[in-house]
Amino acid sequence: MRTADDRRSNLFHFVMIKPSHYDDDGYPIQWVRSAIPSNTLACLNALAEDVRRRDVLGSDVEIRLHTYDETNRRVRPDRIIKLIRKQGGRALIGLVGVQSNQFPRSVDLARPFLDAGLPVCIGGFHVSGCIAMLPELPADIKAAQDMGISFFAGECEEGRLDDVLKDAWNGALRPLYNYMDKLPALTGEPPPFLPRKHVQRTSGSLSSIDLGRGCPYQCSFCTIINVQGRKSRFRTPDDLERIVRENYAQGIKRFFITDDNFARNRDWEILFDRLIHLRDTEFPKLGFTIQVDTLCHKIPNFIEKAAQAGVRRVFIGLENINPDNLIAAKKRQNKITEYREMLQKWRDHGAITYAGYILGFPADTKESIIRDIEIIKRELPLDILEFFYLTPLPGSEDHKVLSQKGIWMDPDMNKYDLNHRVSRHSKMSDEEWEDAYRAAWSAFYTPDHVRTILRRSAACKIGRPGTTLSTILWFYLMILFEGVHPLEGGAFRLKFRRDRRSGMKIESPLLFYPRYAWETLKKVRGYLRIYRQLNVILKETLAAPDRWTYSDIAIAPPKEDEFEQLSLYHATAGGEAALARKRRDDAIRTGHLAEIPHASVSEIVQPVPAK
Ligand code: B12
Ligand code: SF4
Repeated sequence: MRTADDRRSNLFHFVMIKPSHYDDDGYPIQWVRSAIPSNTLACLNALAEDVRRRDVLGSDVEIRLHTYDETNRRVRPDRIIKLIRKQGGRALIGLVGVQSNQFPRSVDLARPFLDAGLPVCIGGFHVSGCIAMLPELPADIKAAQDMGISFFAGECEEGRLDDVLKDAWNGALRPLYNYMDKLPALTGEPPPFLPRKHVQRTSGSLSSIDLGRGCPYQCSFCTIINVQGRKSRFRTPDDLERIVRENYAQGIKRFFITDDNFARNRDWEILFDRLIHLRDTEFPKLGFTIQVDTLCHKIPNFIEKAAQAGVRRVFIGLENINPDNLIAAKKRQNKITEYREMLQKWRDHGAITYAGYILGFPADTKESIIRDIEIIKRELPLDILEFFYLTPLPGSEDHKVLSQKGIWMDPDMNKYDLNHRVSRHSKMSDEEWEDAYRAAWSAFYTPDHVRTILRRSAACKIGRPGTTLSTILWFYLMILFEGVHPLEGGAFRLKFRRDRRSGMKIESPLLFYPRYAWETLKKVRGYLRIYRQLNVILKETLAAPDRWTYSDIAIAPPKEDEFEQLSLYHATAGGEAALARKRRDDAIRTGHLAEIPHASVSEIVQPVPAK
């Protein structure tokens, strides 16, 4: 018979922590409710559950799993250490899905565990991206390695987590697990899953899943293709059904599908077909958010099936409307001449559209940025526009090129959240670029334009003006009052005095608490002011006598002469060239090449960039 001591010594704790990162004052960005559960944490948790089920450490070893998402709960290393000491056994502290901006926080979190003699392993995009693209490890990773932290690069499906946990159990964790040379298949791997306690700490009945990894394109600012590859790897419809069933059983009906480009998931159709079947037969309330590219509407039936499968929100990598900028970023697949048709089609199918827009491409100036935003407002039926600084993220080609050339990049990884400027622009001064970033948010989210967005939504039979307004509020309030990017936002900001970034002074309680209370009060007042203002606009929109007949350039069906009329195609030199290319392509397709005016011939003979 096993004694209590035997049981204690045969215990293994795998602690998985998804870290946050620091705000400008050095406090971790945390909320009472964060937006959405972490998919990486769900993936790791499911893989670890599978290790436990298979008794990988031996049938007499009990594996205990502990999951923490620091964006919605305070992580107290001292308490975790105490718990492990109390329960006994060995442990591995895993810092999971660590992005570059989260690396400094991860190292701070690792310190007390290392001091207590507990091994720590960091995985995620910072480590994988640096190993994929740089000739040697950067200084921050080397310094962390010197502290005794171990690293995992690559993905840990196909039994790779087994090796890490076995080594940790045997007290022989290696300094680096490098699996970058082989991308695992996802078929049959345990699908991501998190216990309900995590979902309760987020915005509601929403969870996240990845159905595929990899993207065929080559955008120079992208890290994904260099870490997860350019070949589509995907889960099966059976895996998808299992995820839906397991989650539905705990009340989760809506999912964010985290694939960077679901339109390029080779199996999109059979996955949508399974969802359509599940919605028609058992789960009518299923709803999804997906990320796609700007050519998704060209895939026969893609948008139609997406709508039937319950896709209600779509993130689109629009990035820019100036083709010169898109070509500079190797985002050649984005054709501005397709934007209107694509967005109108999503609108006709009841989806709320979000577009990412990058500021700081070579052709940008503050004036051109503001001009382009005004064109978007007038001519593109977009619900949400979110801005990002062009950022050389470790793992991207841009980062590699700047490092090779020794060009300045901010050494503080904490700032690599796309909401801070971390490099220099060739035309704009640092101040101008920062000013342009702030001005872009203010230019898009004016009360007048919010009214226009709501009017467009209210005029559509399957539009959802109320939901559109809540989404607009979420995005704008985060920027206006919280100083964080909406994608890192949440409800009710938490700050803990003692959790300040290492190297920054712990503030006196007499200073910290009154300031925190005052900031919170000011924010609540600001939130209410904007909420009331925009809610009046919503009510007026819904009551407007011309609600159903409202139309404007953005939502009007495409006209024959729109390519001559719209600023989208004429404000930039690149726009004219894109139009000329479109005319040439159309002419070739319809066999009317000879009818193209001579004026455009010089543009036509420009080489068409290869995909
Ligand atoms: C989903 C997602 C989000 C969601 C996160 C919530 C959610 N539901 O998961 C949202 C929209 C909130 C988000 C926000 C941001 N994101 Co994001 N996001 C992603 C995305 C698309 C998928 C993440 C994912 O689930 N991947 C799948 C998992 C399984 O892969 P993984 O994280 O690499 O984990 C595997 C391995 O690394 C390894 N592993 C990981 N940890 C560990 C630990 C141990 C111990 C071991 C053994 C192994 C291991 O095993 C895992 C399984 O194979 C990625 C791109 C991508 N394709 O991954 C970007 C990505 C991670 N995000 C990125 C960025 C920059 C951000 C933001 C800072 C910027 C922004 N404003 O958008 C914010 C930060 C917010 C935050 N607090 O996290 C970058 C990070 C790049 C970098 N070098 O840092 C990425 C790569 C996209 C990009 N633009 O290049 N994001
Ligand atoms: S389309 Fe998106 S995921 Fe694909 S390479 Fe470009 S930025 Fe990366």
